[in-house]
Amino acid sequence: MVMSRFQVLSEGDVDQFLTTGFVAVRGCFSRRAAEEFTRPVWDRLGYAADDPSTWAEPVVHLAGRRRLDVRDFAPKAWGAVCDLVGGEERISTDRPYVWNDGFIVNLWQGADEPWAPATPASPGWHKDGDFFRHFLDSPEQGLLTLVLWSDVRPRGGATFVAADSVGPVARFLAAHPEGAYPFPQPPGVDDAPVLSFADLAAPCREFVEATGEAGDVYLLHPYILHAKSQNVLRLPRIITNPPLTLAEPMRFDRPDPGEFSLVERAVLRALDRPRFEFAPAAERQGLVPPRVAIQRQRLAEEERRLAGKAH
Ligand SMILES: O=C(O)CCC(=O)C(=O)O
Ligand SMILES: [Fe+2]
Repeated sequence: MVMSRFQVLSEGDVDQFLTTGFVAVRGCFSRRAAEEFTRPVWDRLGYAADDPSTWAEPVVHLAGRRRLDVRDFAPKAWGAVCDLVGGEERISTDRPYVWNDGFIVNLWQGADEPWAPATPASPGWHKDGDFFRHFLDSPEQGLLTLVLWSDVRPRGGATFVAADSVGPVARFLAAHPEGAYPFPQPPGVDDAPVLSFADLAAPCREFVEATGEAGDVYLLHPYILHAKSQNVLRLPRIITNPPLTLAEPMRFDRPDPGEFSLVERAVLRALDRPRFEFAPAAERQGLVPPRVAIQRQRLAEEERRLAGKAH
């Protein structure tokens, strides 16, 4: 019998990740642990959990304050993450993979409109990583994680996932060694393209709602296009989307093909190549996304509110 190279993922999970770009790892932590970690959320929002009339904004992205060590808190998720990126040693030690309470709370996004299933024209498709210039091998967003801190029901604000989006994104980035920006830059900065998520989503046909129970974790290929969805149920949906930083850029030309991570294999599969030599044709570049200023302001407001409550 061949020993599996993987700690947590089954052969079926591996196939699913290579074909659809994601895998759901169920039951990574208890409902009780989820409740404990999310308990401060209502005070942080300044809303009453039992009074929807106080829920002023449909969706809120809270800043991260408390951190969790994933290996201790959710060992199964940690093992699956290591399986996907090719081992713990491929994860950055400067920027370790941690989870925090930067909750994305979807309370009633689009609830006044009838439910619309995902299509290529749905609003908000994007690839995560608004803080760097994107290359095929970018280490800054090595994996996309969706941690479900509440139950997430169909039509209840689940993240939409374009399960066939690794292909178009891989082909675009392979054709653009100069990289691409995740949002428009001031004129004259550079002539590198801006990622057009609408164009990248246009050929996609396979859409999934990332539903599940508190304690489930979706691990997605970093190229996967995804979007917020409507929460027509108006049941609070709480997730986080921690990034994972790789220790080194991905490699698609490893001398030993057994050394390719599953994330790298998914890219090669999308490019229909057994190996691929890639070198960025411009410097890697960090960017300050517009959301940072918004989140700083929100954190200051939240601190004022929590300080007021303590008196
Ligand atoms: O809220 C969601 O379902 C998705 C959020 C998301 O993708 C993001 O903030 O990058
Ligand atoms: Fe995202």
